[in-house]
Formats: sequence, C-alpha cells, structure tokens
Amino acid sequence: MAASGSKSVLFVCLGNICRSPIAEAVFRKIATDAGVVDKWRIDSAATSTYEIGSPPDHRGLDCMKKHGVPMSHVARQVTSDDFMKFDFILCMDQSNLKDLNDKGNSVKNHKAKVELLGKYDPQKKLIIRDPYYGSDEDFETVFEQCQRCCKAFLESNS
Ligand code: 6LJ
Repeated sequence: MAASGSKSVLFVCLGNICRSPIAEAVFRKIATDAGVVDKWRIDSAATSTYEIGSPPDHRGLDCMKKHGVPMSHVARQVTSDDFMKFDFILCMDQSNLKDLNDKGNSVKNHKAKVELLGKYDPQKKLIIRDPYYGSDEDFETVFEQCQRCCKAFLESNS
C-alpha cells in the first residue's frame, strides 16, 4: 500500500498473485516517474480466497525484475470497505467484473467506479487474461497490457 492521497485505485484479479500485483506495481512505477505517486493510494486485491497471504507468482516477479519494476505484495481479498474507500476498482476480465459488481451491490456508501482496466488500452485489448496456467510469454503480455492501460489511466486522471 502506497502513501495515501487525494485519489485512489485498487487493482483486482482472481487470486491477487499474477495480474493485479503487476498492475499495482506498474501503476506505482508510472506515477513515481511522473512525480505524482504521493497523490495516490494504490493497492491490489483478489475476488477469491485462493491465495490469501501469498507473495506474487515467481513468473511475474521475474518479468517485473526484467523490466526494472519493483513489486512486493501480500495477497488479500477485496472487502466491503474497499468499495467505500477507493475511487476506482479496476479489474482484468468479465468474471472479475461480475464478482465485484455482485459484492459491491450490497455495499452502502459505495463510492468506487468499478471498471475493466482494459477499457483504458489505446490498443483496445479489453481483457487481461489469467496467466496462471500459462507461460512466461503470457506474463509478458500481461505486463505490456498493464503498462499501456496504467499510463492511459493516469493521464485520464491528471
Ligand atoms: C477452489 C477451486 C480452485 C484459473 C489460480 C486459476 C486457478 C488462478 C488458480 C489465479 C491466481 C480452491 C482453489 C481457476 C491464483 C490461483 C488453482 C485452483 C484454485 C482457474 C480457471 C482457469 C484459469 C485459471 N480456478 N488456482 N482452487 N487462476
């Protein structure tokens, strides 16, 4: 979790060990390089309980190391509080979106705008696929999609 600020974003995927910690780390790096990281609260979480307490997948860690992007996270599940605290909850696929909307519907004082991160992709790849049963190349694709989307998302909120 980064320093708190006036804007906030929570990245979400199924297990919070592959896609969402990559998106979180990429967004933090882009915001740091742009000199605006202190204006943001940045975090990530899972729709499921599968990997609560786990570090990011080693294939994702390797990929991020290769690109010089620091990543350190412990997986946690999305809470009702998240829908009240965060301005944006950005997720990866339609299944995440359904799970989040189901969970968010019962939250009073719901503030978060729940969207697909891929909505921000200038190359229009809407879905960021689960690389859990995939290859190193699939993690690279996740990284590239997160890079394009997070850059565009930050620009749309500056
Ligand atoms: C309940 C039954 C599922 C996945 C993942 C998949 C599977 C994951 C995972 C992403 C991040 C007890 C837990 C599915 C972390 C773990 C293995 C199964 C977990 C699934 C379907 C298609 C593609 C990928 N499920 N863990 N157990 N993604």
